[in-house]
Amino acid sequence: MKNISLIGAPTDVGASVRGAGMGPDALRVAGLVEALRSQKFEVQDLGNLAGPPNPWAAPSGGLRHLEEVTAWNRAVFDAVAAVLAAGDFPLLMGGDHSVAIGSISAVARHCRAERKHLRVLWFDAHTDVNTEAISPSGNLHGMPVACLLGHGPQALVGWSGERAALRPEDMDFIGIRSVDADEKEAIRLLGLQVFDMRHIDEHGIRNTMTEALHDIDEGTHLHVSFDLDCLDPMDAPGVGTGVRGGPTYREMQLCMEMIADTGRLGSLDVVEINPALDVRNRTAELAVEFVQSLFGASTLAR
Ligand code: HAR
Ligand code: MN
Ligand code: MN
Ligand code: MN
Repeated sequence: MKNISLIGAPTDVGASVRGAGMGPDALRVAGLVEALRSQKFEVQDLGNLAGPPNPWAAPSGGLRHLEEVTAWNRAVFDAVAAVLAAGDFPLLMGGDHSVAIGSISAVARHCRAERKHLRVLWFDAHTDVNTEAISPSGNLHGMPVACLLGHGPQALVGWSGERAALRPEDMDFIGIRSVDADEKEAIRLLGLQVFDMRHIDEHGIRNTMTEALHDIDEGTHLHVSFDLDCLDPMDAPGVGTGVRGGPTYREMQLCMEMIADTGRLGSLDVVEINPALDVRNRTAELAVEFVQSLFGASTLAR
């Protein structure tokens, strides 16, 4: 059983709304460390990374806060790489979703060195595959997937050692219901597998997850990038860009349990919790429950 290392990335420099920088502490207050220890894991909280404040400036060249997002991701990349090098499990606590650039780039580099096949499951209401050329907002939390696939600002591309950290076929998106006009074309051109809410409505969450997990074997390193706005905002109100019509609490629990059953989870991002918009820390508490399920907690099995 691997030791789990928690890394806090307390920033909202990639977001459209302030507040996600308080996410790591909300997860701590909700008892993330204690919850994982109760499951008999060795857990160390490495504390919060440092980075620049949010200048709350307008976008320039189609990008908002590129310099600050880059600095935060440098710190994230180094911290995640160090945890992986130590043979431990990195659990990144965001922060807005732009921090997945550093996190997944470090994981991709590690997987290449270890000859593991990296697969990413992206839980989100949004596909986050905008670039500076097509983003309607310039906010970098809408662009991490593009950067990881080798498209986007030079400063944020190629960190894994290859132009693309991932191939489109190595990713699946779950829970999608908000895609910008030009993002739709990008998804089509890249050939991304998107399990949107209509797919989940028609096939059910179980069949959807079976499809998403179909090609996982002993050589797979599974990375979950969990944007809490994937959930229905009725369940998880503490997010900056909530979209109605997401998976329910029960459906998300099944997703987490089915991932745990593969035994291949190797790294995790928990992002976009916004305590400023939450109700009594409910969203962080939900996230703790989902993380417990991802690590194998189950109602009946000991
Ligand atoms: N697609 C929109 C944009 O690019 C909003 C997406 C960002 N929201 C997130 N990331 N929370 O998933 O501005
Ligand atoms: Mn996201
Ligand atoms: Mn989102
Ligand atoms: Mn697939």
